[in-house]
Amino acid sequence: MDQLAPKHRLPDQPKEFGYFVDGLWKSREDRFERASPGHGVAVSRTVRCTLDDLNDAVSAARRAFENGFWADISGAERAGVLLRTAEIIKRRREEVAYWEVLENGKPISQALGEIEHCIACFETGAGAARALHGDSFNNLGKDLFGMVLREPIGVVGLITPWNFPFLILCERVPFILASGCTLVVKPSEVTSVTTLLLAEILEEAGLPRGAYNVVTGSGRTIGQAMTEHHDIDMISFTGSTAVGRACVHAAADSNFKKLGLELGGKNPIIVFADADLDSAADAAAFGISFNTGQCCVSSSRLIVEVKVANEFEKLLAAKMQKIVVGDPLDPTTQVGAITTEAQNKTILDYIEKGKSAGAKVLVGGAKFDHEGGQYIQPTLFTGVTRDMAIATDEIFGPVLSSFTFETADEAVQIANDTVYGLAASLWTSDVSKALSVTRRVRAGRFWVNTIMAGGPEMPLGGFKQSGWGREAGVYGVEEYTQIKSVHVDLAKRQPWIS
Ligand code: TXE
Repeated sequence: MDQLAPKHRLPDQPKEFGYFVDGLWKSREDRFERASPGHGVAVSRTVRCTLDDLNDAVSAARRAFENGFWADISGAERAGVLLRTAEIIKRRREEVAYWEVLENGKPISQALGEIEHCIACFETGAGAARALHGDSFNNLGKDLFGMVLREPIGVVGLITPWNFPFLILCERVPFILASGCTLVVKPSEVTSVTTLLLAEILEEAGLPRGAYNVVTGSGRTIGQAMTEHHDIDMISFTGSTAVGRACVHAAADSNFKKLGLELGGKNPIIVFADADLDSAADAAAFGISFNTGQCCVSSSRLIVEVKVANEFEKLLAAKMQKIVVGDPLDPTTQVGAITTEAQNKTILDYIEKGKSAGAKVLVGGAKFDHEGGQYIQPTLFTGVTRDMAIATDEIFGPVLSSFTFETADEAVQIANDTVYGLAASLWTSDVSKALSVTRRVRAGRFWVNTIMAGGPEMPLGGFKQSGWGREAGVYGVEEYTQIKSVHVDLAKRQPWIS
């Protein structure tokens, strides 16, 4: 820790944060205290909001939507606010990254990289605000003209998880705002600070009061009440498949609000023998270790052509051995801490299940304690069969299970042998094979000879039980609109009653 700049040291005492409703900061005594998962030291204290606070926030968002100060201004004016937001995030990037590290445990270098992506999200959202448009039908006959208007859906409730507190927020907020909607956000109770910082940033950028509200609190009370709320028009939820299912029930039992759901994944990385094996191994090591594998698009199933499987696994194990795991505040760290105690236990339990089911650990397979934090070595299992829990379940940790295949058909079959369909990566030097496999694997995001690449222009979301809808880019903005068909009679009406 001695080599770190003062700004990268741990705070002397936990910092207190309020919550943000109708352009005002508010407070309550009842609070969550968050300890840094990398150090076990208390870093933040955020408010445990009540259902009344949620209702105030929804009313504020409704007023801000209805008064038209946001929904009725031009796309160009909305773009101006989003571009100013991008500039302010640039100015405050170190501070935002620091809080991501303190609450989530991710390495500072990674957090800073994510913030570049967040800036790009606001810039892209600004472009989308200006580009958003409807459609027209000039083919309805001489006298009838049709227009399709895109209108903002209204008040959006955004429920975010703890794995990418600021990045997942920024992959949604600019696009929701670009559409003209207003928001109530509930971040994960363990990583709320950067969602609150965004409130300060948006206010400085000139967002009208009430358009962005943050209610901190637990999922079971505030999150559940949001999904049941009669005055929220749409929920964007990112988290577990179990809670995603609860959102569907709550929407059905309340006002049929629209849902955007980004849920779990068990994503394949398929490696053909003709691939650049060294690059593929590097990508596989990155794909399972990035964000300690607590990432919905982690490539957690390696599917490698049998004739190179041994060679590839050795290459991969050697690379995984070299990954630098440790203090997330150290700029040289590649993999930081596991974010919550519950997640740490889940991952370690899965590692034990893999071992007792007969899979073999090629690298990792254990926790290690460091500076009072919770850490797990990136782990590679071989000899995995498709019925094992480590083969089927989303572990959400740095645990990779290896399978082999003989033909492309078999690779596709293994890749699709999951209830999820979020993402996939494919490595081959044969372009026909690449495109043919890409077209047959059921996943919402695909990477050919790369992994986790892309910008906020590209939509993201899943097939099957990985969710509903798409976020980001123009597709993302459209999710937060609804379509109105307008019919205009250009001639005098032919009387029905003579
Ligand atoms: O998620 P939860 P948890 C997966 C991953 C992980 C597992 C459990 O497999 O191991 O989920 O993580 C709020 N109504 N992912 O328990 O509970 C909660 O407060 C409404 C994948 O942390 O789904 C938080 O803000 N909201 C994933 C958010 O939901 C509720 C990211 C996510 O928490 C709620 C995270 C309820 N009844 C976990 N209960 C991804 N797709 O990236 C909780 N919440």
